[in-house]
Amino acid sequence: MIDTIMQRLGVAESLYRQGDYPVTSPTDGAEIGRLSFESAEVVDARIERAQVAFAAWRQVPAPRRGELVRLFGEQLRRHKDDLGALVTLECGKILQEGLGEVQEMIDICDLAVGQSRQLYGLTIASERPGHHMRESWHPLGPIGLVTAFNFPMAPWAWNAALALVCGNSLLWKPSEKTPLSALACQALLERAMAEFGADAPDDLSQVIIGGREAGERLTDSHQVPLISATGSTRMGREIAPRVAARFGRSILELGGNNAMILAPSADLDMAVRAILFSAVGTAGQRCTTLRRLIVHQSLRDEVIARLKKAYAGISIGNPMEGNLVGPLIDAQAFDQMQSVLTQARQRGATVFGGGRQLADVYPNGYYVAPAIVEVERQDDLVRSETFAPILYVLSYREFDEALAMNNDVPQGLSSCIFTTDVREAEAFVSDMGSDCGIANVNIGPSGAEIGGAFGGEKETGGGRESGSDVWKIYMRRQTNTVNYSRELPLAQGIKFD
Ligand code: UN1
Repeated sequence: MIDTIMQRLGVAESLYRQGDYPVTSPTDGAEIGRLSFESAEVVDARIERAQVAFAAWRQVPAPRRGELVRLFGEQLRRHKDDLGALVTLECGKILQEGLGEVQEMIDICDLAVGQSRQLYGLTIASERPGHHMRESWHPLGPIGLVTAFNFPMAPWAWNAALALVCGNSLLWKPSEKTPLSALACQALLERAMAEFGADAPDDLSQVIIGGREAGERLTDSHQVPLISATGSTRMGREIAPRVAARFGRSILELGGNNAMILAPSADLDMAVRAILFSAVGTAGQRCTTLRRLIVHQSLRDEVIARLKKAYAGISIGNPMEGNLVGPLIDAQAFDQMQSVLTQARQRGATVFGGGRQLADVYPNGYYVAPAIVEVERQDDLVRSETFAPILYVLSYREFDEALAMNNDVPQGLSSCIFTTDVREAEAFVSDMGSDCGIANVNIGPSGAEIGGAFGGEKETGGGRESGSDVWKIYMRRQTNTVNYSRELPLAQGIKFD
């Protein structure tokens, strides 16, 4: 199946069937590719070539650059089914979500095409006669992209589509666990470039297959002015100081520990559906996954009973076959989840679910029953992100207490409240409310649209990707003062004769 998909997507077998690094599908552990890691020298050479490509691409008018992204979006539309299936095979999320990930890429391409005609600067009133002031936005340089296994395509596309219309070249280091998705996106972008014509320089976009060494080379390069990285907070802690040490720019999209406040006035049917999608969807492996349910004391028993019933009915299995929950990415993720559940039990928590499933059918696939863990308070386990379907349930009495709990974690990505009380809803999204980058009312914390800025505060890293005015980070801001008079007045009225 993988070969048919890759063939249709235009990826030559030589690109993913050679080398000593095996790529396996989390679905059943079967090998789907073999690659070699690139050496530091190869990465350096790629960075050089990305500089050359940048020098040419920045001269192409922005709306024309948008045309390349439009053509790429067309390729994505044409190959949506194959790309969705590839995402599913390589990272194990169910096909519906694989297709959703491809749709996110199509959506960001549409947004970027429009943006290519709207890279607006400002005109500013000068204090001096005969002077014009303005702010212009110029292309930045080669952009380094580091992406994670759980969304092997979309976060690249959020960055790539905007960075391209902004006049930059791309260097993409995908997760070692999902390099085939990257090769497929690259192949489709190359097709779009061929259709676009000679204005698109060679090496406008390159994929770096590698591990830590390759990542460090990219991160440390003075020739890469912006590094956009998605991954764990642990990874961010390593990347951030390295980029800062050379005064580079970074966009960091790191861990989340997303909560839902479930208030007494909430529409419970809606809330239970939202909890289900956001807590067990993608087998709990979204950075926006619902990890903490902060439920009003009066609803606690009813909600837990309804959730247990719903959890018991979830179909867990092959992500290609219409199930709701697929496998975890690998054995390590499974061990991590089990270790956290064991610790929770030792601390007196009540654990429902969480065990391995289908081990007899898939000895090398790590399927689990999503877990519900009832806890009394937010200890260090609850306050850290475990990348697995574990939903902690906490309860509250007063709204302020719930809000404090929502914010009392090191991460600050997403959050939500289910309530029909307009005071609570507005307070939650107010300056005194949720401290997260995303704060929703009556929808879950995951599944954001690309039109908004995506990212979060605190240990989530502070970066923003996708819509709103995020394009500006891929450009350099320049303030221009132009004197069209025959005098030379100084600012602040300084006399210097
Ligand atoms: C991620 O898990 O890294 O909001 C990204 C969401 C998706 C993106 C998740 N649009 O859940």
